[in-house]
Amino acid sequence: MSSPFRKATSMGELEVEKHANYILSVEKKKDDFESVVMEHLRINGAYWGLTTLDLLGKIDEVNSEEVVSWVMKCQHESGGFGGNIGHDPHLLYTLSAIQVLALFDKTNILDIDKVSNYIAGLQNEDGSFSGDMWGEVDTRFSYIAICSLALLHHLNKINVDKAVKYIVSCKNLDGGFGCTPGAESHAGQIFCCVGALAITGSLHHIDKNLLGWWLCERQVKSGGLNGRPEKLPDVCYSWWVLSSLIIIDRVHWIDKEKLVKYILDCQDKEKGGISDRPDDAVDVFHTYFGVAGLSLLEYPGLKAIDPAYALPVDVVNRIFFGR
Ligand code: GRG
Ligand code: ZN
Repeated sequence: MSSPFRKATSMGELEVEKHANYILSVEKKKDDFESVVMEHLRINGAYWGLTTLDLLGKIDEVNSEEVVSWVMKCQHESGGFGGNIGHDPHLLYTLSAIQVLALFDKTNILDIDKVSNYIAGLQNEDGSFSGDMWGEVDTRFSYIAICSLALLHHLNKINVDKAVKYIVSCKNLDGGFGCTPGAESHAGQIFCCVGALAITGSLHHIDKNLLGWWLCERQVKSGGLNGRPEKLPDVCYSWWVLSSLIIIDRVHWIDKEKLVKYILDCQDKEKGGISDRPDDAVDVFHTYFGVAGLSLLEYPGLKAIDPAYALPVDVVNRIFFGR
């Protein structure tokens, strides 16, 4: 690939140490505003923060035993995981729990049948998935179920053909995908549908040129990406859009150098962390998406991330090839 890093010095650099310290400090400050707001989805925040630390080469600074034992305390008797201890189970938190355990090579401590039965039990007759027992249906949950079961080597517990059919029924004339049939294309949903189709070996359902064109049009003048036409750019789309472009092999259709610069411009160069847009307040979510986006762009010194599983490539290789 043509190097987006030719002008690395004029672009400024990724503040690896500061971002790692920022994430470690958020974990310690349990009473501040961000932590209180995030209380109900702490396990999700743990996945964002820990994956970022791993991509930065800093995961060893975390006490893995403490994290793993806390994750296991978030499991509900149904087999699903809640966002925190004692919270109701949901597919989203179940994926985060599996991903965090995968980062520490600890998925073997799970009762895999129990967890995968919980996930499979949320598949509906039309192949779609509900997020939890209350029933909301969304292609996000199709991705989460498929990604989780693949990581547990238990995709056979669901009807994969029907799951794929439902996702394809959410495809729009512009080549993109929405949250339910007929819903507008949005880059976040596109990541979910493209990721799920990639994991199930069903990418032939995608018109790669049409979707690639819609996705690369998300790049705006500043170099950042937006999630839909006429919207503002946001660092998180460096993940949702870029991962989809990589999976369909059209990443060379955007200006990578300008996107790298946009992400680097969103850093808090003093205190660490990355924000959605330059000069906004940083958070763990956008720090993850900035670092993950730079990893997809092969920024020097970062571990590679897998665009479909959203985990470091070495972790995915360990799961599927035992190395
Ligand atoms: C493991 C990476 C990973 C994900 C798990 C939760 C999930 C699966 C996927 C979420 C996909 C999604 C819908 C992302 C979009 C999130 C987002 C920034 C929504 C904002 O939408 P609007 O309309 O913002 O508020 P815009 O940018 O359109 O103005
Ligand atoms: Zn965002």
